[in-house]
Amino acid sequence: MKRLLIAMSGAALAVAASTSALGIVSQGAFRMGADAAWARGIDGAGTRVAVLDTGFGGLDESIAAGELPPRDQMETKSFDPVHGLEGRDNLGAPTQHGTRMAEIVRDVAPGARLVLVNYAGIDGFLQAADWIAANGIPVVSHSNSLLGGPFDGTGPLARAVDAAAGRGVLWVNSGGNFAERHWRGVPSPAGTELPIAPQPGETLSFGLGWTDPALKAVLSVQRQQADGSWSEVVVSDTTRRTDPVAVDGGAWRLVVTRTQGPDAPVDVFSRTVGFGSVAVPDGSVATPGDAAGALSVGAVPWQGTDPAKYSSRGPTADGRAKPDLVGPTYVTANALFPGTAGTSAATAHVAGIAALVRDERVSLGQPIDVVALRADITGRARDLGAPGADAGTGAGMARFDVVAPRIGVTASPGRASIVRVRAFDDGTVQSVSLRVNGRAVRTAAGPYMRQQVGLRTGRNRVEVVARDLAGNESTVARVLVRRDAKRR
Ligand SMILES: [Ca+2]
Ligand SMILES: [Ca+2]
Repeated sequence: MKRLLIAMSGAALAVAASTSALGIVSQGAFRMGADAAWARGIDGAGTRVAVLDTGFGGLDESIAAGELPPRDQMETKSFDPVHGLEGRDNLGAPTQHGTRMAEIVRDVAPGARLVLVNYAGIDGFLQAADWIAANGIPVVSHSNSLLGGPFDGTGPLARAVDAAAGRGVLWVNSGGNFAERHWRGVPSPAGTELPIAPQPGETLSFGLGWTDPALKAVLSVQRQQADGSWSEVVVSDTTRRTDPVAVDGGAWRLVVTRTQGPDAPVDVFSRTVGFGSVAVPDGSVATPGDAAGALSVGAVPWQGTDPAKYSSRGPTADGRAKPDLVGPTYVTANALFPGTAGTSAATAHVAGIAALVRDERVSLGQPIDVVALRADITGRARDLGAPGADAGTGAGMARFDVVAPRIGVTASPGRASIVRVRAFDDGTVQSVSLRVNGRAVRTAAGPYMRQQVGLRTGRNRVEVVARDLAGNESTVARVLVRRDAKRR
């Protein structure tokens, strides 16, 4: 059994090394069966995909490395009047996040036309969402969350996403990486303390939200003084967020206080430090991943089927299931930046799949409105089983390929028969398995197997199972008859 597992992980690792004229290609593309689209000439050509982010640092280096097309083959638009397209991250630091996301979209849908759009702040986001819809861009990949609630789909960002969806935009949004950095509870009027243990050099940034309109609450970031007392360093503002605070050591805590209204729950999110044992994974989808109009995405490390521990999950504050899908993460789409992680990477993969599905629907003459596109994408998702404490989301994994491998089997006659198996697939065959008379004989990585098997006199049942990386599986059975040689 151990050998079997090693063989199967070997199959997966073979994908990791895949490169092409387009540079290194994310393992997630193969995990979702994007290669089954490419094999049929479907690459997203004819579809514009907006990669919406706070910043696109490192763009020229990525283009020079062949990981993104030349600038004249992309479009750009900035809603950051201070830093332009380079932008800054949520904490004000230079960032290459948007560039990494664009590389992933291109790996999955190399024919799609990339539109790189960045923004700063809530106003910048609202302008960008309106610009994308006004320009008729059909797919958006947005891998960011803001931490000022509410998180029930009614906040300003969620409403902007819903408006864009209403104008024909398939808005793919990260659910967030907050499962271990979220708290939901009823705060005390005297203040409820949430323990945090930031390291020197970390930056603290928090947000909160609630749904009950009668409620009001504030967050206070506090530092312990030499005499043991606590002093407030920053308090949440009218956007229900705290300004970033740099930590240079010492003991810190977060206090959430209800200042008005009934005993009703609030959601508290942390951008950086976790809440440890008081973290509440349920309800940790931030905004605008909470929008009904968003196709919200959780993260599954690409080799497996279990969501990452950090991957935000629903329900939303108003009780809706989110995320809508999960995508592969912890991938390498640019050899210089191994291990791009989080629901960010998962989201960019799903946006790439959206471009492929749209391309295919165009070629088949099928409707490509946002409702039809969304239904097609979610309908293809790989079932990851029922939601549970660990599996979390219950949402399926996005994929293009829904066709199981075809299997060819030949067997030589005689007591020691040579069985040859070959599986065919437009995507990538992960493994072929052989059973004889109900007994497992072998699982081989990849599409081929040549195996000698002992047959008993009379009828023998040979079964072959082939699996592709997108999770499709097929089985064929053959009956081999061995005649007793002594009777001749
Ligand atoms: Ca690449
Ligand atoms: Ca397949």
